[in-house]
Amino acid sequence: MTQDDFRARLDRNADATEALLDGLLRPDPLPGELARPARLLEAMRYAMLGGGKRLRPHLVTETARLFGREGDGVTRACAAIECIHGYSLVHDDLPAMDDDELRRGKPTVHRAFDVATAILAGDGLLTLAFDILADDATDRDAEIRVALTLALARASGIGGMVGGQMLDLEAEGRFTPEGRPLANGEAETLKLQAMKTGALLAAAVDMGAIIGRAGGEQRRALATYGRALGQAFQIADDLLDAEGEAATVGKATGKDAAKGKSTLVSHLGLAVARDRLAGLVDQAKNALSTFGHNADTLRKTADFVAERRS
Ligand code: GRG
Repeated sequence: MTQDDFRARLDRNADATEALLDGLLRPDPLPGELARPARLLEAMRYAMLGGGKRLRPHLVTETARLFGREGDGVTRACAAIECIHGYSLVHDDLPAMDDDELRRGKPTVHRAFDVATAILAGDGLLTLAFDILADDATDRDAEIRVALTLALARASGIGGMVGGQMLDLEAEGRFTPEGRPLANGEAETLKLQAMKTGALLAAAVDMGAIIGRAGGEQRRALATYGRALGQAFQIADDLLDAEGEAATVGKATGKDAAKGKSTLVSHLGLAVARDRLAGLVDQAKNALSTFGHNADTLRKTADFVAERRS
């Protein structure tokens, strides 16, 4: 698979998710809804449309494709996980969290609207994710819908992304009287990162495996891929924060060092962190051996994650 083929696949998957989200975020209320307040809908659309790499949808799609599954049901699962991702970014940018002005190269939701609307937009997206999965348009088999819901909930909640965010705030020293950052060791840093960002990326792969009705061995192989990819993503993110230019990355950089935060770059140094990243990419690719060339897009995705500049 050439680099152009890969980019075309990434773009096509992103476009499919964008179109589906656009259709889901319309003013007409669904059965059971009373009305959709215009300002809230506008903020949710602002958060979700016209930006982002759509990496998690791409992972769902390409994993499901390994098993010959594609179409609207798969794209709905993509939209669901992207709603969780989008909500996490909106809430992460809030003044009480990271207090960021810029996301995906444009003003953050609370800057473009206001803090209360941004909180509600995040809440609306979180809820919408599970609305999408519960609908039988996602999969006619209720057992598959329940499995998707559980995988996404476990990755997003207290034992996953939200829990990881809490550990992150604690690591910044937010809740100690002196406000000094915790000197987290490497294992603690890895756990925090696995929860905060790794879990959702791994869930994207797992959701594709669930849709594909993957067998035990295949699901375990994909879980190994998802975990390695999640770690690689985070090291790449740490490297971008340490070395990237805000204008390219689309958000402020240099924030980890400014906060005295423990990252894999602060533990290992730049050169070793880069080696670790290369090792994780290999590990992710090797986990896919059972799928042969069918998994070439997922292999290229591991390279993409490591090489990304934004
Ligand atoms: C506030 C509930 C809550 C959770 C926040 C995921 C997260 C937890 C915060 C995001 C902050 C952040 C910048 C984390 C680093 C990794 C990350 C998720 C980067 C953004 O993901 P990309 O690169 O973004 O996939 P795009 O814009 O391409 O969608």
